[in-house]
Amino acid sequence: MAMITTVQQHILQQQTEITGKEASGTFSWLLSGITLAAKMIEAKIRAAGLSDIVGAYGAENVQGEQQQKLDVYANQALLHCLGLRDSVAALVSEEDAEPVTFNRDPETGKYIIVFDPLDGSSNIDVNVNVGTIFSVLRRLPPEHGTLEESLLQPGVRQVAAGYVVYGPSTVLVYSSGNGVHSFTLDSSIGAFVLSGEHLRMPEQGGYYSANEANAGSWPAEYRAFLETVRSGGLGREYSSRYVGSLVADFHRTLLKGGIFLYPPTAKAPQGKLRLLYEANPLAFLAEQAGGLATTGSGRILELRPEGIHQRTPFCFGSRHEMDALARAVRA
Ligand code: AHM
Ligand code: MG
Repeated sequence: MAMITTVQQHILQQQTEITGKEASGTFSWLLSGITLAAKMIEAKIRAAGLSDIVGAYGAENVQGEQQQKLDVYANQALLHCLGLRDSVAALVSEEDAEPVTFNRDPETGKYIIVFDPLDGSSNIDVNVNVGTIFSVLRRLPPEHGTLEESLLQPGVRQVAAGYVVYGPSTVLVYSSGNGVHSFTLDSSIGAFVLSGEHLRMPEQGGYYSANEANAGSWPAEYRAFLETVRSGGLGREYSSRYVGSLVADFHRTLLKGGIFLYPPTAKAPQGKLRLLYEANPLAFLAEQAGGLATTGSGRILELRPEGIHQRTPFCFGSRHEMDALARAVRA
């Protein structure tokens, strides 16, 4: 019989490898809250065309955007599945203005999970990939800070991060600081099964990815950089790819290399993407896979968050392209 490794087994193995001790199981139990919610979300997405779940919910979320019914479902699934885990002290979601906190003993409730329940929501109605992004932080010991302060730790402090991409197959990618690993949902057994270990982002890729409709209002140095990419200045020809679902654009960049850019625009002068639950987790994965992630000029993981829904310019990709970007933006 072919042996499989599930995501929970893999997490336990990794913990033993890193610490040399048998894992208590707390962390893998915590992450099983995410995989359970992901399976619920994926089941809903698969049925999207059949049921009445597609379309606007009729309410706006904290960012002033129309919430989709699937957004609401995904958020509730994660809040429910994770809220039941004793080790969770607080949950922060893109969909909720305030963090959801649990009155748990700091000894037991030692983790904070930050998530974007359904990223790429403009793509739901048109049957294009969407995703869930998550980041895990450790609560600061009471003598080092309050629970509120624990939410605003820089991305370098993440203990794990990952995403699920709901595409032709459903794939979970995660890192707990020892490389990036991927798991494919085998729906016949209802488990995420190891499909790639220690993924590495190519040193250079063949795609650039940006919403070029915004280029007219980007800072000039980004426009100049894009021109360099397009005219062969990085030493090869590039093709453009932009899904408009961050998770999908990240997943392609992780596997194929290249660069993704979301610079400041006239409409979003601080950038559009969110630091805590979009940029930080993906930056952690990019670095763990040998790539880079910056605001254009500074390392994403070193930013000190000031608010849970803070936005940031966000660029990530292969080293070759990211180094060229850093030179262009500094110039
Ligand atoms: P969302 O959280 O409302 O789905 O917005 C985030 C999405 C990302 O998935 C994607 O990278 C970006 O917004 C696309 O923005 P734009 O439509 O401005 O290109
Ligand atoms: Mg989102």
